[in-house]
Amino acid sequence: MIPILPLLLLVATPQNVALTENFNTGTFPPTGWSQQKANPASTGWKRHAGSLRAWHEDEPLLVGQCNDLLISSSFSLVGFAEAFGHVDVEIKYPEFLANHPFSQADGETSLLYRSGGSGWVKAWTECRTSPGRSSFTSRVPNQFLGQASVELALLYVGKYAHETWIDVVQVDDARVAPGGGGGGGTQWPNIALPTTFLTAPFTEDFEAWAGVPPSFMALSALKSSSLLPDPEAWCSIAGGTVASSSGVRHLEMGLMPGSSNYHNVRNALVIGIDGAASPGWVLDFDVHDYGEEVHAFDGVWVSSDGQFWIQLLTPWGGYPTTWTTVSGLDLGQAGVPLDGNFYVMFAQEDNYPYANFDGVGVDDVVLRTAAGGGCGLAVTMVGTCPGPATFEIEGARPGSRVMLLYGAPGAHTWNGTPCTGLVLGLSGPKVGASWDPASAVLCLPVRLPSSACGLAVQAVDLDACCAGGVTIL
Ligand SMILES: [Ca+2]
Ligand SMILES: [Ca+2]
Ligand SMILES: [Ca+2]
Ligand SMILES: [Ca+2]
Repeated sequence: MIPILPLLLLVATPQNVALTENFNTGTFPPTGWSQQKANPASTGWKRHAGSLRAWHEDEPLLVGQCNDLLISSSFSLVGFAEAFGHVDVEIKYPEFLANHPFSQADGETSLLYRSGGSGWVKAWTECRTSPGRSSFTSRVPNQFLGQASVELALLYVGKYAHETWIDVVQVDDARVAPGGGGGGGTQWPNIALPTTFLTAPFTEDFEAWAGVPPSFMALSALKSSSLLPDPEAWCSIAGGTVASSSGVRHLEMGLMPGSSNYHNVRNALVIGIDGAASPGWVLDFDVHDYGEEVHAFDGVWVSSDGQFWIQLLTPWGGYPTTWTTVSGLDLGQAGVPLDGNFYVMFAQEDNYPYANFDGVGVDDVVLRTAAGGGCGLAVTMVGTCPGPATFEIEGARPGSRVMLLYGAPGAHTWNGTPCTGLVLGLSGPKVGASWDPASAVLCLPVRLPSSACGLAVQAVDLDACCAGGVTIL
């Protein structure tokens, strides 16, 4: 029997709401809210009568430059260990956003926070390149946690630019938006969780267990179409199929060796980790990719609760078909607290047998302390390679210098100033861009040539000398 019921019960976690607004009734801006317009000719934010949302039009060219803040009532984040802002956003004419790869104007829609009436910090920016409506969840920057007088603002910038509609603005401690949407993590059903937590730091070479996972590990081997256990899914730490990176055993994930019943299977190893010894952790491991195709489930994921998973390493297809070391994957970029119990998942999905045109091997997993407590920098590519795309870089500390590097997947030790000794998750690093961010999120439009596909990108904080996670193009 599959333990679905206990999983469902776990989802009903208590939720503390600091602010919520749906713009349905009463005055506009709502009571306690205000509007700040740089240009008095701008109509600014108003209620869209047809859909009961906040709305900013693409105002006529004659109006000139708009720079309009819709500012919330003050709310308290005292007692919040984590907080998330959820906003339902619709965008029209995204090609008029300044960060669009083929931008025709200077438009921007962003979500900002401030405390005590000064110093706006950007936490989310509209990066979409096609029109649409969805709910976005972004983390409230840590400096606002515990503050009694916080405000958020929706910023519209543009001169005859895009149109934006906003609804259901909520700040709470839940990772998913009201109604279920949101980018605060992905739920993967029926993934087994370990029952204990291994104290970090640790090294795991899979040799000691004779193929039987210890209580801090859990293996899942599922049929992708049903998400039920599949005897032909192969998720094993017993060894003996092909050579390991060390010793005779490693984590093997694929279809069962020898099977010709080709169908997609979903395999996972979840390790329970007790990270109390440090606020930040970095993961190294050896990986052998046998020819994987890209699946959304593929990669390395982190979760604080075993329900909502944050992806740190994207699909396996970019890796060489030999044992390769992935070094310096900063778990801090997941944005979840790491100084307690949490989970790391190695996940694989594909349709051919392990070590036969598909499959992923993992060996020599090392969890070590992150210098400076982890970087928290994450790079997400929106779009495809080759082609126009946008890099979303999240988790930058306002005021710090950030550099975006690219190179072949691998490892490199920084050997000059200012970050001598910093281990990067790519080799032969080249500088793609650098800037002094005024906000925690950046959108960087890029045109990716086919020669860039398969390369790794990584953001580095030059003041903290720490690196974020590696993203494969
Ligand atoms: Ca509404
Ligand atoms: Ca081994
Ligand atoms: Ca795959
Ligand atoms: Ca395949």
